[in-house]
Amino acid sequence: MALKATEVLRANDMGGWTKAAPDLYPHQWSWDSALIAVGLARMDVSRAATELETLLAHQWRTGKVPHIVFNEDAPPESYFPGPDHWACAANSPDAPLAPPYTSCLIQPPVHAIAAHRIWQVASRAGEEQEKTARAFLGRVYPKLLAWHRYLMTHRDREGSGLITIYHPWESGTDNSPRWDRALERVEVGELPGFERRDLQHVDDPSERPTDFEYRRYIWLVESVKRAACDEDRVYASQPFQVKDVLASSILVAANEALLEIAEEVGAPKEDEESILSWISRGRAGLERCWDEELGLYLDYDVLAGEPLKARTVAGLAPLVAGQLPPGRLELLVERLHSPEFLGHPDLYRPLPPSTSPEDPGFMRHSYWRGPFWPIVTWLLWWSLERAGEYESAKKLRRTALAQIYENGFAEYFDPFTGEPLGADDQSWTAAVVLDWLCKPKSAPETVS
Ligand code: 9WN
Repeated sequence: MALKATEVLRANDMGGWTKAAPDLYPHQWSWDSALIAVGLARMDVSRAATELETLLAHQWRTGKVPHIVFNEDAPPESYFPGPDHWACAANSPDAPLAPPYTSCLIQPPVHAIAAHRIWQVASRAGEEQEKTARAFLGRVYPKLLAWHRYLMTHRDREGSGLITIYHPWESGTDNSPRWDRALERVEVGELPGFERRDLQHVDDPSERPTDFEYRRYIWLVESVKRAACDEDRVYASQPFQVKDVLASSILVAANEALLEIAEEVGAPKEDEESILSWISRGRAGLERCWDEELGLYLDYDVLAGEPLKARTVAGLAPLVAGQLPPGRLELLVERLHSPEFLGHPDLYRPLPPSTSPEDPGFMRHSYWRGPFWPIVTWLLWWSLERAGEYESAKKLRRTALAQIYENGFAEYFDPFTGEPLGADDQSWTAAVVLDWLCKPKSAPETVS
């Protein structure tokens, strides 16, 4: 299985970066790349470091890490919206020199977590690797700090500790029912005609977002473009502005990773103070998103001024942030195992469905509306380990490996049948498999 995972990553390797999937995603995606680097660290520390550094080379002046860096060699008909559609982003004085072009959106900030994990793997792999990783940490630290500062300022003007996203793509969980109500409120204006390219790469259109959703996605891109990708103008005009609990939870954990990196590279005390304040602000913000009735954390629609009620795996995301209020960890672990998630009687295997089958928005084939995603499981597994919930973590890891062993390195899977869906040979699926197959540092188990 490790050999196959390695083959997938090698086949998608484009030289200093990895495409997210062979056909459907021919470019470099932000959070994919970070998680791919986690897997690559098990093959080659220096290549893992390059993966992240290639992405960070396209960081904007504001500190923003773009959600896509476009592959100049990908045929124009391979992905929409591609580099031409985003070319205007390069006119922004904040954008890096182009080509390659980048999008102007973001994705969840898993990068510092990945950098820290590369460091952990390398520091157990001998002096040479450790040296390589230490130099890498020194180079990426200022970039990661600027990225987190961007998120804590431009994406949290209210000082709430929670990140605002301007597009469902920024959440990484694009068509999740989390966004339904906020998307319904978006009025789509005059749009130039466009042709979706994604549907040609999947077996059935029901695996991808609907046209209703896509028109809104493209309108939201249009609206960022009309604001010239300028932070102040986007903030003043974007019709979709949501505090995202998953991204905000990831940021808390990423800030903890950044703090350790700061110590490792001997960063100034003021940096550490800033990072510590971001961590506590983040945790306080997340607590305000707790919904007693649903027993989950909820995203918040800033424009409508109301929480977005949906039962999705993101409702458990503060597990990723860690250090929950007394009793909450136990409660969330119980919720994870409840019939709304892992304990649902119709599940093929006890793996977290992206949306609870009990939620009215659940659809077993449709992308983030139900299918099981290996990378989300990896994040939960990683968080359970950090929280000392070794038994639950071990079960998740073994079940996910069994699923992928049986059905391949798909992008996502039908939670009721285990059928592979979306792209085949998805890079981050292979990456998390590799990471899982290598004995994790803190876990008391061995790989069988
Ligand atoms: C839009 C690449 C990306 C992932 C996202 C996933 C999907 C893109 C799309 O693919 O999003 O960014 O075209 O659907 O939702 O999480 O990073 O794998």
